[in-house]
Parts: sequence; C-alpha cells; structure tokens
Amino acid sequence: MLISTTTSSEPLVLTAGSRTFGFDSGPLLMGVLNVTPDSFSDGGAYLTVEQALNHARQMQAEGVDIIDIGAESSRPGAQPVDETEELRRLLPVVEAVHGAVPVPISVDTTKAVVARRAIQAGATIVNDITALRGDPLMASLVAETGVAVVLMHMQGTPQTMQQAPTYANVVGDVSAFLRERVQVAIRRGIKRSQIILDPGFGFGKLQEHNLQLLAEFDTFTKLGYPVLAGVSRKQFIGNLIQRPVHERGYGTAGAVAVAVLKGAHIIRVHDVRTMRDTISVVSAISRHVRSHVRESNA
Ligand code: HH2
Repeated sequence: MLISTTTSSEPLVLTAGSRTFGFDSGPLLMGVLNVTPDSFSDGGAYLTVEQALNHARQMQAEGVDIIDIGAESSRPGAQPVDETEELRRLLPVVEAVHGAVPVPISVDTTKAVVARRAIQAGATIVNDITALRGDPLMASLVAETGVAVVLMHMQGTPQTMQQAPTYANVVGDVSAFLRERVQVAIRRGIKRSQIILDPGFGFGKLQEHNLQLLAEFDTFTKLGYPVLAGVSRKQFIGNLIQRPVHERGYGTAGAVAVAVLKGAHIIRVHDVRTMRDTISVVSAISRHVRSHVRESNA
C-alpha cells in the first residue's frame, strides 16, 4: 500500500532548545541555505551575508519552518573545510538570519566547535551527517544545550561514499544503524525528544538503494522518532529524468510526495514555494486517509 496508515498512540514531539515542534498539521519544511562555493545545487549563490539573508527572508515569505544553514559541502568528492573557514562562512550568516528572520535555524555541520558557536548565535538544531560519529564532543554538546539533533545514515565519507556502496539489505541495514545511533545518543545523555532520524539519500547509496529507501520510507517513520527526507534535486532524481540540477523541481516533487505519504516528518528542500504546495496537497490527502481508516476501525 502506498499510503502509510500507522497511527501511534502518542503524537510525536520534537524539542529543540526552548522550542517544541509537533507534526499534527503535516510535515515541517526545512529550507536549505548553503554558504559554500561548491554545494552541488546552490553552491556560490549565497556567499555574502546580504545574499544569504535575502534568501532566508524569501524562504520565510514562502512558508519555511526551519532554515538549515551549511558552510561545508557534503556532495560526493567534496573537499573538507577546516574549522576556521567553516566558522568564517557560517557565523555571520547565522547571526544575521537569527536577528532578522523569526524561523528556527538548523546548522549543517559535523564539528562540535562550529555547532557550539552556531548555537550561541541562535541555532536550535544540529544537522550532523555523521550521526555523532565525526566529532567525539558533539553528543555532549547536544545533551548539554538541549538542541535537537539530526542523526543521518552515511556509508563512508563524502570523499569515498559513492565508490562502491554495498548493503546486505539497504533498508534493514540503514534502520539498524539508526537504531544503534539512537542508543548511543541516549547513552550520552540526549533525550528521545531531541532526536530526528534520516536515512541519508545519496550518502553512500546507489540508484537502487535510494529508490528502495524511498519505497520503504515508512520503515523509518515507524521507529518512533521524527524522520527527515533529504531528496531535493539529488542525483538519483536526475538519473530518472535526465535533467541537470536546476531542472529537477518536478522530479523532486514526485519524491517528496512519496516521502510525505510514507509519513516523513521533515522535508529538506531547496525550492520552498513549490515544495510547500506539494506537501500541503499530499499531507492533506494523507491525513484524510488516516482519519478515514480510524473511523472505519472504530
Ligand atoms: N543532504 C545534503 C546536505 N545535508 N543533511 C541531511 N540531514 N540530510 C540530507 O539528505 C542532506 C543533508 C546535500 O544537499 P546540499 O546541502 O544541497 O548539498 P551540499 O552537501 O553539496 O552542500
């Protein structure tokens, strides 16, 4: 069945610093703001604070729920950025966005020092693509500050991940990894309500792996934590439609629709306006189906 009809008794709640998010009225929309010269999709577009701030304002006007700011590309083969350079790119933008745009900020970083400075500047979510494996100080930072954390699956590192990704069973393997990372996070003092999971589309995944993860996305949404889907403009969508990065909007909408039907809680995208509409329509249909199922089971 395409539409996930699982109904958990307790509605999911996410805590991020002093903020609490619920998902009753549909998934949250996370807009991407990369202040990098080399991101695969928006690299070089928002290099000045003014450009970045204008884009954040535009996303706010288009209905974004969270702005995810990143200063180090994680595209396949990307070169790592040192802490000084990452902070130089990131901090003025986090400060400016926090001061001018009343939307929660997520920081896409693997370094605890960078995350700490971003939290001091107003970020309330740490999007750690290493799922707390990259920096030994990240878990304690998240526990101590109470911010939310994204635990994402990645096989290998951005430099190596697309060389020969292999899985016994991609959905089972990713699911086992995420459950293990949740246990680590909890042992390190992070509360369940702070955790977001992410199967990591494109991070050490072949075409068939990405399609399988999306087809069985409800496996992840049944784990009991909010789940993020980051499919926006990615190569696996480009492969299906033979289009370059900036012409993958409709293709992305197709993948986003499936993720929403399968119960995704946070959708990470570059095109906020189009995806807001996509999510509104699909999540209204999904909620309608769920309430119909509940009525007929009553
Ligand atoms: N994808 C990218 C970056 N960060 N974080 C999470 N949690 N999930 C994702 O799927 C994800 C992510 C890659 O997209 P983008 O930020 O546009 O590109 P780049 O890494 O080249 O900056």
